[in-house]
Amino acid sequence: MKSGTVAVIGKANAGKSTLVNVLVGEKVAIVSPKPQTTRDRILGILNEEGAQIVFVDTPGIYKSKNALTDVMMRTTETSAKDVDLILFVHDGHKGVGDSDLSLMKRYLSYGVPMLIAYTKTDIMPEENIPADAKKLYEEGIGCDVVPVSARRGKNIGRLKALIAEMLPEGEPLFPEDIVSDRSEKFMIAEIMREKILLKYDKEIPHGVAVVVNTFQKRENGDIYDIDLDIVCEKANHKAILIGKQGGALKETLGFARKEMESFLGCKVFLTAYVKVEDDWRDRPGRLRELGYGEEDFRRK
Ligand SMILES: Nc1nc2c(ncn2[C@@H]2O[C@H](COP(=O)(O)OP(=O)(O)OP(=O)(O)O)[C@@H](O)[C@H]2O)c(=O)[nH]1
Ligand SMILES: [Mg+2]
Repeated sequence: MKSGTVAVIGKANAGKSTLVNVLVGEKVAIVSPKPQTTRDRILGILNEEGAQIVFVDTPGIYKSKNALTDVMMRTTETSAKDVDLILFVHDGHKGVGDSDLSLMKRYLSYGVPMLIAYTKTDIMPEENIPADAKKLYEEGIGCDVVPVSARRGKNIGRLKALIAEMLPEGEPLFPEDIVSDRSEKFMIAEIMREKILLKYDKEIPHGVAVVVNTFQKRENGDIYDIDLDIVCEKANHKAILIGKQGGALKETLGFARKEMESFLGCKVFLTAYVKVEDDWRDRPGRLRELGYGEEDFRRK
């Protein structure tokens, strides 16, 4: 059978996590309209007849501004090097600029087979697709370019088939009954972060980390107690996160709880406390404690 790892690489906000979720058929990574949503390497595992494809979702490429984004960019770089295939995700509706071409050329130079998923075709004129494909070819980018829409599920089957074809023969790397390497507790923290990304603007969500203190099923088995800290960078961010009479936080927690319940298939009792930790994003020791950084994803 075909079996291998596929690093999903591209600019921030290109649509990588959305595509991984659609390819895997389950939500393994959170998604938002804001760049730098993904902070960790997350595996999404697709088991198909005759193939196991291990997608490695990565933080999107973006100008680094602090120790956290430094760690994120290192995660992306190491992920791109130790895989069987690079799936470069390009946001087609933004056109093809010089920075896109130079990124594609850089990843091609790693000597790892590469495919380009040209995504978001649902929100752009169709005639731009062949024009952009020609431009890439003329620039010497000789790998296959597959137009897809993750949102509409368009051409996803063809993309899966092409990926599987390009992987080596081998035994599955992971058990066939798991879709991600991440724990339920990790997903709970990520769901909380996603709802914060969707609710608040500007620097606030980027300066938030979520720490799950309690994640426990009650003895009678019909409810999860979840208690978490929402760590933010400044006192005025805390005030905005909480909102007038706690209204903003209450609404955000409501959305998070609903999704946690559907993820866990069980009722959730959710409590949260907003904490201020000045400049945690610039403190490497704290970043390690919060779990940001490198982890070898390959099975030993
Ligand atoms: N119209 C349309 N929007 C899409 C598509 N794929 C993703 N999006 C949107 O693009 C935005 C970014 O999607 P993500 O999947 O979070 O992008 P990402 O590349 O993982 O972003 P980072 O993790 O920040 O690097 C979200 O608002 C998605 O809903 C698509 O095929 N069509
Ligand atoms: Mg992402």
